[in-house]
Amino acid sequence: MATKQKNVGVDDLVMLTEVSEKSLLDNLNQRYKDGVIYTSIGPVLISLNPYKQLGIYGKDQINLYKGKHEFEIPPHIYSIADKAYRSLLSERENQCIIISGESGAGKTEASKYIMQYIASITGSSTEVERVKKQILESNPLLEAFGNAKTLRNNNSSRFGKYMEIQFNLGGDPEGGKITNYLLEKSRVINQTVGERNFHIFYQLLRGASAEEKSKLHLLSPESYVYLNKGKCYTADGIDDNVAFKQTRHAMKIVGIDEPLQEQIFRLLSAILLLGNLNFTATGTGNNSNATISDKNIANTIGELMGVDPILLEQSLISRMISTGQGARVSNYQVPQNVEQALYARDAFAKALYSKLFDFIVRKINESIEVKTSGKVIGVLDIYGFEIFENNSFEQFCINYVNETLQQIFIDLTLKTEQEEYVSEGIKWIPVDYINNKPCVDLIEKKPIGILSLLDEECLFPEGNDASLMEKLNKHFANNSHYSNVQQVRNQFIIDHYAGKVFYNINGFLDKNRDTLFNDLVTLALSSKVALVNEIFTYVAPPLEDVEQEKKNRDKMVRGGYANTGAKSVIPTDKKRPITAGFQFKNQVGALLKSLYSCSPHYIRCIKPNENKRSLDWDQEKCSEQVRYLGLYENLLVRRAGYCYRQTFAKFMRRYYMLAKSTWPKWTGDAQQGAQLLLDELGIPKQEYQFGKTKIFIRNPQPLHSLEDKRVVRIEQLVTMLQSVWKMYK
Ligand code: AOV
Ligand code: MG
Repeated sequence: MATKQKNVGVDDLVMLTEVSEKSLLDNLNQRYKDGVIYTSIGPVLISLNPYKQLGIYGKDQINLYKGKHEFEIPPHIYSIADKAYRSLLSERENQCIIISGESGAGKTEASKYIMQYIASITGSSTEVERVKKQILESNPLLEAFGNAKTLRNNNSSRFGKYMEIQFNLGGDPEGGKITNYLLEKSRVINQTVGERNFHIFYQLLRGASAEEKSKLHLLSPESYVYLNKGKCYTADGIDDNVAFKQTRHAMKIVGIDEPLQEQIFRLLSAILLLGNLNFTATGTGNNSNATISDKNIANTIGELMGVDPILLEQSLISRMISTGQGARVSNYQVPQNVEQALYARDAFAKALYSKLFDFIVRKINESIEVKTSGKVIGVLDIYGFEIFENNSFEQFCINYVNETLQQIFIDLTLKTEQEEYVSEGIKWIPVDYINNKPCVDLIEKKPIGILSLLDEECLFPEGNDASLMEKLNKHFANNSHYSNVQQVRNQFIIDHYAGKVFYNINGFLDKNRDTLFNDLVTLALSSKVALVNEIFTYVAPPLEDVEQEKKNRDKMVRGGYANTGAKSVIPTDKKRPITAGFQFKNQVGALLKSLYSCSPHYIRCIKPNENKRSLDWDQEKCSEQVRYLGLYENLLVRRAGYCYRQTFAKFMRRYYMLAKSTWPKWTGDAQQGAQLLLDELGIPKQEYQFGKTKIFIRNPQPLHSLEDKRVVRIEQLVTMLQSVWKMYK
């Protein structure tokens, strides 16, 4: 028997008697204290991180929610999952579930519960079971490589993920596809104190057998510079040893066999050792050239990666520069100083790791993706809005995608609300919503947006962070979403929907260029290890828009577009490289396109406190999140006209027992029944309106009274039944 849900506060915020931000928060707080973490605003689900196991995700709960409409049962992640699944079947439309919220708010956990729910309510043929297993196992695998302990979350996703489950006509999963976004690769080489590198490194170092440890030349975590920076080697609640077993198991399930696993582990070991590779300066002053200090390490890396250690050294301490054109090209080896060699080393380690991550995503997709015309449910678990003390290019990208997601949230919630009122023929008063399009434009508009200007600056040989800063300040002097900091020259501020963020421009150009010197690419391609070769040979299939964009860009260059006051002219034969920002923008564009083609469902996750402690409620933090998730406006819109809407049939199914004229059974027209019922109960005409298929109730009070009456009536009926039963006993 399913456990009965507690009934604390209101399940749906539209039922609040008083509509204010405070009453919204009070209601959430009251429920949270009682262990009720889910609340809805119409179709939007709010989820509070309980920081403890609540026992609300078991088989009995799944059965309770299976096939139920959301108004019949209290809000739950399962009701969203069930609704998406039912809509997929009944409307034959793609569905997406967009999960947002800040780091540690519970997005990833939510996405896992959705997957589990869908897996347990669908078929169990051998083939379907295989697909489901692979989809579920992709989680621990991706978490091993893409998650890390941060100050905010011991299992923080350092990449964005859009997972689509493909369904056959019978409604069973037949495949899936994962799209990953912007891995935080800087973590490979550096971590803030108290944070760790990606989980997989610790898993490997702790979980490998003694034999593997020696074969792979593994050391203890403390011995690696790339793992030293955070001074943190363990994470509460995580057993690296056990996790390694799960990772290996998951690899097997998605078709990464043992020989391939070994190649992956060798590469991981090599990446770690790269960090221990030091350089010594030979010669003096600015012209001092770097040489590798410890040849043994280079030899080991060479062995692990299947490359010649001499070539490895050459590629790190010198750079091939080409001059001239056509037949007269000549190549020079230009020696690098220690600083440059260290830079190349780190760039190489980051590239190897992020390419390995992409490879793993591809492997998973190879095993689960099917060519099908079937419909999908997509689940988006992407990094939430980030405001740190120091915000760099990564935060800029992350906040940009959140800004666009907020835009579709506004678009779709408003649009669907409006459309419903129109199609039902109901009058309503529109609500003003914060429109964040100007902010999205500031970032991505062509040709003058921050991303475009950044790309352009990357083309100028003498372009640097300072010159970019100058251009931004000049172009956006009158933009209300942009400001610069008078005292601090290297900062600019964007006024995001979620608040003002100070970005430090240092490193923007470098991170955007994201170049890996050709020497290192050539080195990787010379590898005798198939994996190392493969990850560098792979070319992502172009996104449709990229092709178009490329043409535009070429035009831009040829037309000499350089409306920036800078003197230098971009050489017209220069090929525009695909920058990190450009790639990200295209990915975001493709993501939006697929989200717009789906019926959306929203889960807004809130982190009630910073201490990862259950029952702690930090009012200020919660209020901040409510604000930037746009929950209050969402509530206003939902309440603008009518707090409740339901088809006549469903309305009758719930309340028919309240009126003599519709009890014990109403078989007539549902709208007529509703009218009789409301008249008999004396609910004033101005409190409701009839649409074409639905009844709309304006205020919560009449609805509360219907609900109260229903409770009393059911008790009455139960007592009656019991006495009848006693009589016959
Ligand atoms: P996130 O995905 O939103 O953060 P997670 O889903 O990883 O956050 O949640 C963080 C931690 O909170 C989990 O490891 C659990 O310990 C706990 N938690 C979250 N949701 C629940 C729940 N429903 N029941 C019990 N515990 C929960 V980030 O990826 O950092 O943006 O980057
Ligand atoms: Mg996460």
